[in-house]
Amino acid sequence: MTLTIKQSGNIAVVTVDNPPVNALSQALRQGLWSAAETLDSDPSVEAVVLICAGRTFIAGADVSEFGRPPLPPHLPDLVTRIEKAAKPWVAAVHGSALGGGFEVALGCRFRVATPSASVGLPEVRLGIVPGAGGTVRLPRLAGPALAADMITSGQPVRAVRAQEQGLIDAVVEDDLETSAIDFVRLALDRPLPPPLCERSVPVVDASFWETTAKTVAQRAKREEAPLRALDCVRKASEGGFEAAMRFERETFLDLRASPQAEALRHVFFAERAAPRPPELRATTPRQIRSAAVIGGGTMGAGIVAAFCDAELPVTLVERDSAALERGLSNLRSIFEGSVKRGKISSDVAEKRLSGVTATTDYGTLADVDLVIEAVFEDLDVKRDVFSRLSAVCRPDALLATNTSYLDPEQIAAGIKHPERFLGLHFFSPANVMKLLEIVPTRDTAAVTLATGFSLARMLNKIPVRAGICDGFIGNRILKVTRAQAERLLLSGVAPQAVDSAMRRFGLPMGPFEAQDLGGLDIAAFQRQAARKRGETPFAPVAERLCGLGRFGQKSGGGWYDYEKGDRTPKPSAAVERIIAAEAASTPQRKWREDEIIDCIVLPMINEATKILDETIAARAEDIDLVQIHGYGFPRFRGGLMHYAEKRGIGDVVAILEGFADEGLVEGPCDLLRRSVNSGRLGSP
Ligand code: 3H9
Repeated sequence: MTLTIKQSGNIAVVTVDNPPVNALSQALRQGLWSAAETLDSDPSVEAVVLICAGRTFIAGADVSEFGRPPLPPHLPDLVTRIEKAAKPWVAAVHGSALGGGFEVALGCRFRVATPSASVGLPEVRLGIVPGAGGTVRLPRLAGPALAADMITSGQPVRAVRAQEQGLIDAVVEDDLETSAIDFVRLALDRPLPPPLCERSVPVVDASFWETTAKTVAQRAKREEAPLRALDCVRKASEGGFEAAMRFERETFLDLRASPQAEALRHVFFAERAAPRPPELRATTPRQIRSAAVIGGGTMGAGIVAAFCDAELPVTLVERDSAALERGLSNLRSIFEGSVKRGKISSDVAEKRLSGVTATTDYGTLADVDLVIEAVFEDLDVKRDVFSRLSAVCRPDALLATNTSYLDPEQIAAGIKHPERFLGLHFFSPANVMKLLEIVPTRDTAAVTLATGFSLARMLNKIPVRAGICDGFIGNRILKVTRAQAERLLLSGVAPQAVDSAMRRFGLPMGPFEAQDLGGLDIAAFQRQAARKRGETPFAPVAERLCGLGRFGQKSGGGWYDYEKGDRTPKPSAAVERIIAAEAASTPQRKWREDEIIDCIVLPMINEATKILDETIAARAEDIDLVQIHGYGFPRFRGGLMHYAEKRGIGDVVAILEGFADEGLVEGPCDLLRRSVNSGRLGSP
């Protein structure tokens, strides 16, 4: 960390350089404190510009210090020190002023920013509330409604909008440092505005807080921090500055030590580590400037849309003009959906669509950097695609399959230059879901793999390396989830009881509701393929439902009944009869909700541990990311493996053994048993 002070006439410029993101480590806090002391006592200085080197302004408190006791100077004291400095400070923001970084900027008398900068208080995403006066000063600057919205959602605001909302004083196009100096020189000619600690908050009536609390609770699901943040904003709006500061600090310290904050920090660091696995750090990826997707079905069109969103030129290839028209229509529906949901304007949608080339001619792919195959899940069909691709593409063009359960090595057999082949497993809808499983074959070169990871970053995805097995990481665990859900049905639990238990655990929907939404036919097709391989998949009730054409919402019924035009699941008498018939020889028992959850989640942990043991996943954190970003596992639980460790591996093993004695689950695997003493599945 370096902190330099230089002078431009009567203005001092304090430059912070604490890579990678200028986080407020103890050393930086100390440095800023000393700078405030020095500059206060320097009569030649009339104002101070605070600016940062590198990619961003201060991106927040140093999250890696959160597990340790806080050391002085504490951030709230530092912000107050800057606010009370004898000379006005101006924050010159580029990149992001987030969390403690924005709080420091709020302690400054003025804020100027580049057009691409953003400001925000994302602390709730880490399970905490802002802890250095953010909940107290922001309502004084922006009013309680905007402050409540920003703080409870954690969403940053871009500079131009932030200026309109009064969060920053000026957006500057020219050199930031010079512009900030010019800005503050002019400001010195006028009476200074009072610091935020001396301002009051516009009064809102009680009904605002009640309505907002309902909205926040709904959005937060079971996360604690957003509602506690709202309490802080209310306290800041209704009480005095000092009392609100004390309330915020107590809430911050309380939440910082909470299991949810620990879990969310774990996810924060896992997500940041994911794009740069240690084994690939020395490998330079290839540049991807153009891509093609073969197949315009739901998945293929979604992948094309993901490229459009990343503003990468992409070609959609289909086998004939009718299929191409269907693919383009799928693509148009995706963008229409984004416009309808207010995600993008229709102009942006048009612009993104215009970046797509549509063709039936493989010859046009001679110069693309990457081709992703997303055709029907049939080995012969896929192999035919790759033999055509390997004939026309450059020898260094990356070739990828999006298969979800075929063996990529069999798909790649016989292609030219197999070192440039890999699996890129997207999740549906591919333009929305963050997870990308990256599956190398034994021939995949390191540079190909590294390019897969860098592509994920370009597409704003979370990449996880997966080894080859049936279902890779995610779908292999999903198979266990579904089988366990059916076992519960046979032992006396209704589908709606399973779904509601899993929702209460924190999943967005239960396993049966999810199957009805996605369609039961895909899994049926996979079971058929598994049987051909000599396996005996367990899905007795699902098989019977498929036999009756009950494929889920799209066919008017699946695990539940649906009325026309209504997606609300209704318990189905037909399904109850099938379950009763299938359960005839299974012992029935009474189930508590926590047992229902355990009977699904603990076998998932067991399977995930086998996946780790077989090195299908390289790290426990990778499995956490797969679960969170591909399957809706609650983020506040830190993912499946983090949950297992916090729950206690001994506890997991003992409960699994109990269920195994009843014939409800497989017994705990070796690695799980071996991990009881250390209590750890992840890296120490
Ligand atoms: C807070 O401020 C609490 C206060 O209210 C109260 C305190 C009393 N700390 O994301 P990237 C590391 S809570 C430590 O890939 P980008 C990250 O791990 C905080 N480390 O970069 C990675 O390390 P490595 C509120 C951090 O350019 C490297 O920086 N603030 C922190 O794609 C690069 O990260 C936030 O929540 C941190 N705060 O995106 C902001 N932040 O290279 C969190 C990052 O070893 N940060 N690292 O793998 C971000 O959103 C993004 O990092 C940012 C840059 C947008 C800034």
